[in-house]
Amino acid sequence: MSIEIRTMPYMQLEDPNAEKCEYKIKYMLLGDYGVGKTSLVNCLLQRQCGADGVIVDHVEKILAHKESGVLCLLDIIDPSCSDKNVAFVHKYVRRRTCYVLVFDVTNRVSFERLNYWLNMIKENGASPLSYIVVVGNKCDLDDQRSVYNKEVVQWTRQYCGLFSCYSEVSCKENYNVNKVFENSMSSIYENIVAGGYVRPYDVGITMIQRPLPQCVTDCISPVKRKDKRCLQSCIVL
Ligand SMILES: Nc1nc2c(ncn2[C@@H]2O[C@H](COP(=O)(O)OP(=O)(O)OP(=O)(O)O)[C@@H](O)[C@H]2O)c(=O)[nH]1
Ligand SMILES: [Mg+2]
Repeated sequence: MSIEIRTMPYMQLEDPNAEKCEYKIKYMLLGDYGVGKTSLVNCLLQRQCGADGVIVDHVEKILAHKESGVLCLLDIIDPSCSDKNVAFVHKYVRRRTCYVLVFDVTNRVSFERLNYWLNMIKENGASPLSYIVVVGNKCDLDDQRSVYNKEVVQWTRQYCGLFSCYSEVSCKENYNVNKVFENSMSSIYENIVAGGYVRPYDVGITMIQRPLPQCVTDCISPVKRKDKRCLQSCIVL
């Protein structure tokens, strides 16, 4: 499996587990104004509200792969998608591992507009290997529903490719929100391990490089220390 090693600040999160993360996986939320993207992030982070007036919020969350316990750092972009911000949103679309396309099950237009968001990511550099999660939010408002599961499943299969799924959530009732991120992160992690990404960095995946233990650095000559392949093999050791 070929994985590019990049040294980058990964300690932005004030969580001791950040040091133990093995991969950084880049997420981006997209969907019409008011469908509940920020609510989804707030629910995941268990915070009351995001920063006021932020056009593009950028947060991190650590999740563990259930079977292996491997920790991954999710780097999540949550843009505000009102019409005046759309031009700005384009800039952030490139090279994300997972796109979460959110609509509101009580707002049919927001579902139909998923075509627009899907085209935006395709035209702005989404890899065919990017994972697409379609999320129908506000399912607590079942009596006001105007979009039904069957058609969303069909749309997802038809337009989002094999590496995609659909989930219905309610941020208000904290229903299914964590699962959206846990399940997608697990699928992505399993794909990394299976060698499904030839160049993971192109899809926004970074293997996190940790400082080598002193005993290892002592054994490596300064010349070899600069050799990334050498560092990688040391990490494996
Ligand atoms: N009933 C109900 N309301 C929700 C739910 N999720 C979000 N809302 C409400 O929907 C409104 C918009 O939510 P936001 O999270 O701000 O929407 P957004 O997608 O981030 O909107 P932009 O940032 O402007 O693009 C808020 O009033 C939320 O309280 C939900 O699951 N159920
Ligand atoms: Mg928002």
